[in-house]
Amino acid sequence: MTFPMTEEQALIRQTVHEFAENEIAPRAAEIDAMDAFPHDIFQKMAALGLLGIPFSEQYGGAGSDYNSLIIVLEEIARVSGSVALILDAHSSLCCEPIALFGSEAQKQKYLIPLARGEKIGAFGLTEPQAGSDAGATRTRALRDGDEWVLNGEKIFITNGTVADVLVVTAKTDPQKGTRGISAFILEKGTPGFRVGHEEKKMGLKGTATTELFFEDCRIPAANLLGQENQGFKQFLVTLDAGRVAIAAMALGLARGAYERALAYSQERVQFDQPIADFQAIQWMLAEMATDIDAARLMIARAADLRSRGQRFIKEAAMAKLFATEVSERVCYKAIQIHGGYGYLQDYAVERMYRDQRLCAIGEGTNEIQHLVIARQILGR
Ligand code: COS
Repeated sequence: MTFPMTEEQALIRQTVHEFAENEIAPRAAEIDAMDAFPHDIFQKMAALGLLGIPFSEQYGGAGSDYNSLIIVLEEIARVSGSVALILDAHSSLCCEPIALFGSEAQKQKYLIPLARGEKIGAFGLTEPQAGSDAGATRTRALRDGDEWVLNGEKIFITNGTVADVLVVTAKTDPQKGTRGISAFILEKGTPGFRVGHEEKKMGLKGTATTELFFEDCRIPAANLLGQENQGFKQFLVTLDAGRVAIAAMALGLARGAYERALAYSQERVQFDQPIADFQAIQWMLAEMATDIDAARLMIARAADLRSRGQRFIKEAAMAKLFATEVSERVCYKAIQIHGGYGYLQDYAVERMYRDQRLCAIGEGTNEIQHLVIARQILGR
């Protein structure tokens, strides 16, 4: 395993840490309050090359490894869960399947502008009847000459209202169950495709979460992504990596909350001494620091296996399950240490607590992660 970080990874961490502190942190509370997609920050991430970290330079990326994307997500989530989720959906869920399964022409046309940040990406999988049971997809794609005709709907799509390019799944052979699903690349503005209203969420505001509707939406046959009827396995492979990314986001949020609680506990005086002098607070800080370290190690292991092309389904699910439970515990304690102030929107821990809640749900609920881990252990 690559511990400690390589020189390049350490440089990326330092650069993104400073970028996040200087450019994102001052906007984080405003993004939360306004619930508006931060186009300015997206542009700045593009200028820094953060939108295509793990993709080769040939395709507009930074040519770094997957571990580096994980480091970037952690550093960004440390100050803004919303911006981290926007990057995750763009990079891990939209660019990644195109990089993995796309034809050379699709990479030229879509991956390059996405990785450069000239276009915004999104991924459309979930439907009203297909959440955890993702194979229950009802959106239908019928072949008609040189086109596919899509009908159906998607929900909970991050970046949905602002995306220029979307990877979406649809049933191409309904008789075949999960072996009859395919993935397609869709462009904003395609006739028959429209986005719904933006959802009002508990946290992760500004991430443009919406429904997608397809009504006789015609897309070129050339926009089938990878092989016909292989879409289910394609998105499970995509989600394995996406789960490590969500784990890194949870870790970043936990770290942000922990650092604030640590500082606050040394400033806040009660009974004539900083509350950090009390054992009750010290134990909480010790548990938070230990949880964060353990989560980081599990995430690094999963990312490392993936970078080296080894099987990591179980390790990704374990990292996601553990890190997202850590973020809940750590953010809970961070608010507890802040006392009444932690319940106020003036303090970032309040936002972080709301933001982290999605991590145990998105990219596969933690109940699904239990199922994935158990199937891997039992070999089923
Ligand atoms: N990578 C590659 N292939 C995989 C895989 C993985 N991680 N997991 C399963 N597969 C394959 C199986 O081997 C099987 O292949 P065959 O058709 O050749 O037999 C196929 O995919 C179907 O697998 P399975 O029978 O396990 O499918 P299930 O319907 O039982 O669903 C779960 C499996 C529950 C794991 C899947 O539906 C899932 O991950 N659900 C959560 C969805 C989710 O994360 N949504 C959030 C989206 S946020 S963007």
